[in-house]
Amino acid sequence: MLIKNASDIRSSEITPQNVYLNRRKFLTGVAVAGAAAVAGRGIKELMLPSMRASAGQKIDGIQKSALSTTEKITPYNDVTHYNNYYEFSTEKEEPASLAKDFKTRPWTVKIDGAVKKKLEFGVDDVIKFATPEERIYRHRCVEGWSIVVPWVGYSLSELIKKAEPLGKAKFVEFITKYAPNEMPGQRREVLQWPYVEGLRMDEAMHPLALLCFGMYGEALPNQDGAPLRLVIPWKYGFKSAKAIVRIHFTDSQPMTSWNLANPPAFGFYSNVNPNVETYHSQAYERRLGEFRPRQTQMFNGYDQVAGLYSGMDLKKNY
Ligand SMILES: Nc1nc2c(c(=O)[nH]1)N[C@H]1C(S)=C(S)[C@@H](COP(=O)(O)O)O[C@H]1N2
Ligand SMILES: [Mo]
Repeated sequence: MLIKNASDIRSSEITPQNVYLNRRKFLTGVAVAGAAAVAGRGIKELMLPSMRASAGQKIDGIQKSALSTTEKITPYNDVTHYNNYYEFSTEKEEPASLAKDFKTRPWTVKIDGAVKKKLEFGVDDVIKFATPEERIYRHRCVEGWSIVVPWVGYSLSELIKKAEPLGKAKFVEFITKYAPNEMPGQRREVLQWPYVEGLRMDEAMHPLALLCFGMYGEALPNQDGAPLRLVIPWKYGFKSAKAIVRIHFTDSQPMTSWNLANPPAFGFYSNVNPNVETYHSQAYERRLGEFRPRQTQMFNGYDQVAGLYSGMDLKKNY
């Protein structure tokens, strides 16, 4: 049994998120403005514009979703300071600071390929196409850590329908931002840039597949994929591409950045499967903020997608 020292417990684990966030803003404000300025002033006045942007803008009109889990939500500070985002860094602690000045506006999203209507939208229009929902999903990285996050977005199918995909559209490719001047990780060839991911059409149309632009009631922080990302909760985290700029429909299975980097480790499907070893065992996982490992669940516990794969050998098609 592991017992934490008081000094090991992060403040985010023992403080409600709103209180924690305000205290974080407060502390940053103090550091910048000087403690003497605190007396008699509101916390908001001490915040610089860039801090307000990084804390995320509140999203209005969010509806709760029946697809949410009731499990304990992972602290905001863990979700925003332990990120895989290779465009910025291969070190998980670094995207939080390296992505701070990443420009997420103006931002255009293109939809093309095997569709009746080729479309191009500003991201703020995309965000308004459907009612924003809070979806509390489990999310698991192939490296063995997992999180539970109140994501904000709507089903990807809502956007796909607008383009009216043709019958020959069997797969959909997600192409993300290429901007090596803003994304220092892209100056190194750790992956093929831009980062590309893909789904089969029926996977993309499944109601659980989330087009995501927020979390914890606010706009996505840059390190978590602003302004637009996917969250595919039954698959390993790398299928959930961040910073999407183009959605391209094809008749054949697209190549993906991770598959190109290491085909035996990262298959196209990459459903969470405790019975397949990738580059290490997937039998157990650790939730950020917890110590005891948990047993990994098939489809990350999202059994409602099992029908998409009936007849497929998911040990081969990993
Ligand atoms: N564009 C882009 N998207 C990405 C990645 C990346 O490096 N670049 N990493 C993936 C991986 S490996 C994981 S586990 C998740 C992590 O999402 P999170 O930082 O919000 O937890 O993002 C995925 N999406
Ligand atoms: Mo990952």
